[in-house]
Amino acid sequence: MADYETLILDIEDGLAIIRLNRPERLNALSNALKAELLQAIRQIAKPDSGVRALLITGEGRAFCSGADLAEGGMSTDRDMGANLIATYHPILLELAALDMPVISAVNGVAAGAGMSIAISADIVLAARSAYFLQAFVNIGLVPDAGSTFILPRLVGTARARAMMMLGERLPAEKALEWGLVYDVVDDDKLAGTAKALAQKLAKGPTVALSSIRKLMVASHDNSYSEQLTMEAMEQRKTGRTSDCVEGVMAFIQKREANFTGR
Ligand code: LHQ
Repeated sequence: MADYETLILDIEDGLAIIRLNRPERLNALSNALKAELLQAIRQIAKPDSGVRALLITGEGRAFCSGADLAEGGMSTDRDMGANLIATYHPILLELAALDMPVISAVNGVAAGAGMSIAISADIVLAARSAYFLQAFVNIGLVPDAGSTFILPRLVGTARARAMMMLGERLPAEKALEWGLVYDVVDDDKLAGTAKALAQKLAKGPTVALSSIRKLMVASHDNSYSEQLTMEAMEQRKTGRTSDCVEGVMAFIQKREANFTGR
């Protein structure tokens, strides 16, 4: 298994846990962390990795404070668009393409691109003391790393625009009220709750879970009839899995299903 310096990757019983690990910088996305995050996602994505769910969280008091602002200076001739395309987009696109559910456990602040990563997960759990911050405008930038795509779809355009333009903290409880997160739990319960949820998903019918991911993304842009067709196509696939046979058998035999991910 690869050695990482800026994150911790644990793989156990089909569950991969990535802990962003630059706590002294609130897990800011340095070039090294971005490179390792991509490497970890690629390791997890390998068909022989055995991974069936991914949980992402942060070490220390933050989830992730976004781009590392201390690295490489901030001169005006820097092409931040090129930086996004070269280093952020592969992470976001390969994360989105994973054939497994992704959960984020937001243990503290999720700011800038860190918020983008947090809310790109299928299920977002937040600690009660955590908060979300569209920090970009505070440093004269536009939201990036997918924030302008994901945020309005989760909370609606009125709230998304205000968050993006005001650059104010959104506390976890309010994020829950707005539909940005699935649930908020006490700080000392976050790690355990998120792991239990992720373990449940890692033992789930992986093909169906992966199809749910694809269907949910596609529903943003598809027409109703296109979406119905896509549901039928994905159902053709899931209907042929052994997990579907097992699920139905388990129901009939009144026992727990033992899904294998195939
Ligand atoms: C940090 C950071 C950080 C470095 C805290 N970098 N050190 C992509 C591509 C290309 C270009 C640009 O944009 C992007 C996407 C983006 O993500 S842009 C948005 C970048 N992020 C931000 O603007 C957030 C900056 N951070 C903050 O506003 C605050 O630190 C927050 C609100 C996150 C937390 O505040 P506090 O709890 O008061 O902590 P702090 O500010 O004291 O931070 C603790 C330390 O971490 C501190 O270092 P120090 O040596 O003083 O202890 C900070 O300098 C460092 N740190 N965020 N992003």
